[in-house]
Amino acid sequence: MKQILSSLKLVSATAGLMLLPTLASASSILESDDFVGISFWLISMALVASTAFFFLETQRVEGKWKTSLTVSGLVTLVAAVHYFYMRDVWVETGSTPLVYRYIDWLITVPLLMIEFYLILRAITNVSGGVFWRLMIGTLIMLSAGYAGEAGYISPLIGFVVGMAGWAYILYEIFYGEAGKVASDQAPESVQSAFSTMRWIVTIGWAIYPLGYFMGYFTGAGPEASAASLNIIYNLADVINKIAFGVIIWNVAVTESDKAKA
Ligand SMILES: *C/C=C(C)/C=C/C=C(C)/C=C/C1=C(C)CCCC1(C)C
Repeated sequence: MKQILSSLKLVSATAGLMLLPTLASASSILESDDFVGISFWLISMALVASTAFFFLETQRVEGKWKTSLTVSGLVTLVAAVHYFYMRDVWVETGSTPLVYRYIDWLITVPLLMIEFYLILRAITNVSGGVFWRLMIGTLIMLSAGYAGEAGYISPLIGFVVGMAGWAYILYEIFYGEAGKVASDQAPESVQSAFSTMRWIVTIGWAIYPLGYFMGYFTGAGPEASAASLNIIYNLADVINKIAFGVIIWNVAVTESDKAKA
């Protein structure tokens, strides 16, 4: 009797263990009508491919452009890994992976800001102050936004302070030292890249505070607008991370070929 009981226990424990992963993976399989989940998958893969591309292309450009391309690859690499996690959170729970987004932003946004500094550095002398001002604006913008969303401060205060940080960044790249160096000293290809990057930071980035605003101040609540918000954020990241990198790749290749000719 004792033996039968213990072997029964063993059988059920084994069956349970075998069932566990089946259950877990059953719930995490992407449904064919989960378009938000599908967008998470598409962007993850696009980010992986872009990373490979940017890293490989560093071999093709002149030395002084290599760092810019490496940083573009780091942005898409860090984002790709976060997208894997965000995708799983979404597919398993249908909820917004807020904390992963902010960790991703905390690493990728400063790297994107460094790109402004790097492409100016590649063509002329530019002070370290540009770098620090862009960094400070970024940190203010993101920490205020996170504190507001996570409930450490009121969402309104988080929003207002976050907007001030973003305004500071925009001021620097349009009218500050960075903007002046670009318009006074940069060759044409760099000027046009700089100007497109600037518009990405203005228009492309506006999507994130807009999402914050819709989530907190229109009465819809962050959960109600979760699906549309995630699709919008995902598409925004294609422009703000991949297209941004491609612009830098383009100017690096153009300037390198010019130097070779
Ligand atoms: C690749 C990810 C990027 C470029 C993320 C950018 C995020 C922002 C520009 C966020 C901005 C915010 C404000 C301007 C105010 C409200 C809070 C934020 C953090 C959503």
